[in-house]
Amino acid sequence: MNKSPSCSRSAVDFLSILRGGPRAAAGIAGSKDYPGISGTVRLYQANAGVIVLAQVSGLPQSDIPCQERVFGFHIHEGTCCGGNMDDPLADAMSHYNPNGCGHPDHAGDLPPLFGNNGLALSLFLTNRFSIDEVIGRTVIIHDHPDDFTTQPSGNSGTKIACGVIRRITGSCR
Ligand SMILES: [Cu+2]
Ligand SMILES: [Zn+2]
Repeated sequence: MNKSPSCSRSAVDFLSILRGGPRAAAGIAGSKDYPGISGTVRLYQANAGVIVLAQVSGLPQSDIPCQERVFGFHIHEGTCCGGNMDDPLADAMSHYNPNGCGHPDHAGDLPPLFGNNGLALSLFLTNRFSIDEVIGRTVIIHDHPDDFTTQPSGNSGTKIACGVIRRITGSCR
């Protein structure tokens, strides 16, 4: 059996890690077609894995009942947020997948972001990668939900926002 600390104990540990500040972060900006999107994705190192805190605003909204927006969210292997006319974020390339897995078992597959009148906040734990191995790679938001089935990328549609993960050093965290 694994040692399993009590709920309250592990919750306190995670909060103290958050208070210690992120080890890396990505500033998120929308593509040319989505200039209103901005946000930050922060990465914190815990013993159990990497804690990810994502805060994004300016996401597309829906006025139709029962169609509040859900957005695919991944770490991609590419190292910049450039692209071409067809796909302004093409340079982010595919989902980060160092182990040759299928989707949604890629190391870079993350829980989707839920929009709330254009605002999303998500906090979760993943042990699929270390912070060191994703420094310089890209965080991508898509315009559709991830179906966690379709290969190779969950049919999550157009890449609408991107940020490069940068290390945060010293006392300025
Ligand atoms: Cu993606
Ligand atoms: Zn994937």
